[in-house]
Amino acid sequence: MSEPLLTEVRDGVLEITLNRPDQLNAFTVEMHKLIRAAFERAKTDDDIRAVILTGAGRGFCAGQDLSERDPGKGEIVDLKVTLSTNYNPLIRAIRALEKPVICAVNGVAAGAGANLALACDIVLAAESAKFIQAFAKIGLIPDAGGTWSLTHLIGETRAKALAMTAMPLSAKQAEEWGLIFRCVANDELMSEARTLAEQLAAGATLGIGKTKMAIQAATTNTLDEQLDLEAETQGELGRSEDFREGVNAFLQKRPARFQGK
Ligand code: LHQ
Repeated sequence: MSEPLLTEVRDGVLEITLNRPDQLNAFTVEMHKLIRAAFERAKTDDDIRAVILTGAGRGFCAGQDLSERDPGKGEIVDLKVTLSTNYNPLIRAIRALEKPVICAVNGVAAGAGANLALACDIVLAAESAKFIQAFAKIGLIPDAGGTWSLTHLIGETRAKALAMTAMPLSAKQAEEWGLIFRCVANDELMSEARTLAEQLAAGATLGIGKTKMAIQAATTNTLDEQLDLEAETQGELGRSEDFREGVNAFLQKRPARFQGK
């Protein structure tokens, strides 16, 4: 049986591929273990400066593998434990990683699969992809951060309609609503994602990571708190090698060579 999760490092970019194409990459416990380890590696390995998350085959991810959490089997299915042990740590790891995470949504993203994509920093989707808050069809609420991400990204009106109806949202519409960054031609998705990731990985990644943290903090901070955070962070970055290199390169009219330090 092939590995349910593939990883590859190229030019400073860790590419993670969900790899159960016949089940539209629905999540199993095994996949959770592997993806947690991959994000832990992204955190600790200085040579990794950006991450791409995508799926193999025609789907991105159909959420939880429902055959693994089937209440009809007579077992007790404690979804609180499933979320606390698997999904929540994954979403927290992505948000806490001080490196950019690009999601290349290659096909349908349903249930926790959709919300996994929305937890990433820059979401590109193939034009054939769609986002489905499938939870309503099985009597659940959006999880994996979905109630939070949807509300913050597209507002209560659209969040409620998508979540209550489980209607599929096309990649184009998702882009128009600001749910994702860009909808791209199917055959250009991976090249666009890789070009973007390589560009970020070669950039001033210390500052890019801090940018991620500051923008995320803005969701709950007041302007006053945010101004303080900006001053604090900028003070730190002002002492970085990347800042010195960036300014030198500008003044010497040459490309900068950033090290993420
Ligand atoms: C699947 C799945 C799947 C297993 C497709 N599981 N096999 C967290 C905590 C704990 C428990 C509960 O959940 C959660 C979070 C969640 O994610 S809840 C939401 C779970 N996901 C869903 O409800 C989505 C279920 N899937 C679908 O509605 C459809 O498959 C979509 C709309 C995604 C795609 O439809 P189609 O393009 O028509 O493909 P398909 O339905 O024919 O699926 C292809 C194969 O994938 C099929 O297997 P088969 O052997 O018949 O070819 C499906 O059974 C399998 N598959 N999703 N979640």
